[in-house]
Amino acid sequence: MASSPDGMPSPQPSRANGNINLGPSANPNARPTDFDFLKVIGKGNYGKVLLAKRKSDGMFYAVKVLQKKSILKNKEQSHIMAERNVLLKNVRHPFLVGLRYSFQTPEKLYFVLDYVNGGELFFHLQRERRFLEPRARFYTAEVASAIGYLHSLNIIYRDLKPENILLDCGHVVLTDFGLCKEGVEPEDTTSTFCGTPEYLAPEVLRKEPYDRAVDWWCLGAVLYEMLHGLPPFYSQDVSQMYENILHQPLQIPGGRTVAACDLLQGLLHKDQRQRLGSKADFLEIKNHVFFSPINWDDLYHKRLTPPFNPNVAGPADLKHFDPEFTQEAVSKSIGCTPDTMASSSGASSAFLGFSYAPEDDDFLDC
Ligand code: ISQ
Repeated sequence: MASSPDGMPSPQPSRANGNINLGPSANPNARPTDFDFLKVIGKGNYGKVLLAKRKSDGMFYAVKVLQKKSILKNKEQSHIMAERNVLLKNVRHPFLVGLRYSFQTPEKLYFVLDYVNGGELFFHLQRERRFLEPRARFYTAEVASAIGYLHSLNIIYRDLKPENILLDCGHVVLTDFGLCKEGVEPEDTTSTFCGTPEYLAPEVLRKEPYDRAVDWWCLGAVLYEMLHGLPPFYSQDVSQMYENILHQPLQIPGGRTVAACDLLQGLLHKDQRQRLGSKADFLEIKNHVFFSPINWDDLYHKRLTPPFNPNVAGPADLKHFDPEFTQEAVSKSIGCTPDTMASSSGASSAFLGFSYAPEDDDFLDC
């Protein structure tokens, strides 16, 4: 296995036979027929996520399947490659979904991810309307811990939104690194975006360059929605919502502690330079009084008991997934006999160097 001096796997694509040959790949011959694809469990910006059972050992995975054609058509190839590169950075954190390996056919890309079956955090929020502060604090702290970690690798998550926040046995798992911006140094700003309107930061709406403070805005939006049941600045009229995000002062309904209000004001500051987290990043969030009950070391090591247990019956229990996704038939082409592994022509050559496999099985535990 090839690796860089810091021990990270380094992709060594070779064009022999036009196929991908990745040094660090422990599973270079993976193919769609390795799996039974059971259910659609999510739809992302670029494709679907399916619950899949690996035939060899009966293990369940969430396999994200992306059409190369549509990615190329949408000029989003760089985002997908960013996804891979982010994962090649050896991104491992207890609250980030783990990538087991990835592979491709001439038509499609496949990411084999840990299957997380406690449901979307906001699925549970919808049922309960809002969370009390201790529960909101727990989830916000876990999300903040993951974001702080990504920032320490110079990665901006950028696409924090309700559907990307899942629960396992009660802990948060963030998914979808497709929109992460990698290699962003603290002073850097970057100005491309596509995301969910409710959580857009003012600088993003204005199409101004943004930096990692954008993630702290999104964290504020998540906390606000958990405490109040709706996103901040919400309006059914999207253009009114944009207007509110840009110009309306933050309105915080009563009944919350001073600490919660202060944190929301800090995270949802319209001026990114004055936003909480804009200077010392995660440290500023960690040290905010709202989080004083949190022992961050215990939180990281999952020593804090989650405030809610999704009570899943087993790894194939889909009770927490939206039926809109789980009732959709799985397209036959997803599991059909794959064409030979990618050739170096057409769409395939644009994805040379894609296959990837990490080293061990950390973070599977609850
Ligand atoms: C893992 N488990 C369930 C759903 C998922 C959606 C997207 C990415 C990973 C996932």
